[in-house]
Amino acid sequence: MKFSIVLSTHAAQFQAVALKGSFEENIAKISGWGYDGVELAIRDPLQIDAKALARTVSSYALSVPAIGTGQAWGEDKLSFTSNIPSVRRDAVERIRNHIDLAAHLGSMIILGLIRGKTSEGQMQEQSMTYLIEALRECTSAASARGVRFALEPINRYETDLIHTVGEGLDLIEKVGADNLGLLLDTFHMNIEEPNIEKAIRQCGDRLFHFHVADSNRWYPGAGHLDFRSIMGVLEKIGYDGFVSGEFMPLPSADLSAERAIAHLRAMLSKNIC
Ligand code: LER
Ligand code: MN
Repeated sequence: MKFSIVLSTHAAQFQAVALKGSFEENIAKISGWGYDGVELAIRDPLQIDAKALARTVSSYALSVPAIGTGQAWGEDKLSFTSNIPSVRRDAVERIRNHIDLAAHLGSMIILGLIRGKTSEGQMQEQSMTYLIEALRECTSAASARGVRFALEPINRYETDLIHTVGEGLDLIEKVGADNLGLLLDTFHMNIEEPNIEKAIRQCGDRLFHFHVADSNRWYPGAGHLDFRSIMGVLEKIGYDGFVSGEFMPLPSADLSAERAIAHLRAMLSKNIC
């Protein structure tokens, strides 16, 4: 199993990004704690020096399994489903701008809150139509570059669109693109899925990426989720992607990052005493 952790390239408001601050210092720490990769939360890829970034991460022997794009919603209010056409266009454009960087780093692109929420006065069906259109545009623009997208089911308190694996898989079928899969997050699954292990099995080979936080969105081991069972299912279905830490920086960013990987490693089947 390969482990990564979310790191923002710039300071951002989203609280469940464990590490913020000086980029290279954080990269050095992540590598030192034994992570295999770093998931980068990037607001605007056009502001990033791709070559310098690739040099930094590879000099610490880290890969970049995925690029998070939620800051486009959190900071810039871009949304695939807005009732304002220019906002929808800018959201798709922002994601299309990630494709070169993702191809350069060998990363997939995460589609989380960039889908937005249904605007007041708009039917949810209309939001879904806009969402399908946006996903078709992004996936077709990226397929020739070999870049994949991971759509994240997110809990009901953050969006009204796509909460569960079942809804995510239905949407993927409607979009009809091979380079679209799901990112499952234990925090959201704990709220929305009747059974986390069954949801992971249901996702099967459409599972492209995996986020971990405990029930309280602290690091794994700080709440009541059964990570031995969750890691066991990932191993059983032959998941060969990354398990990526996305949790609150509590009691501190460094302690949460260190404790997360220690707990997850201890939960692997080969480490059962
Ligand atoms: C992002 O990966 C996520 O899990 C969301 O909760 C963002 O709000
Ligand atoms: Mn997540």
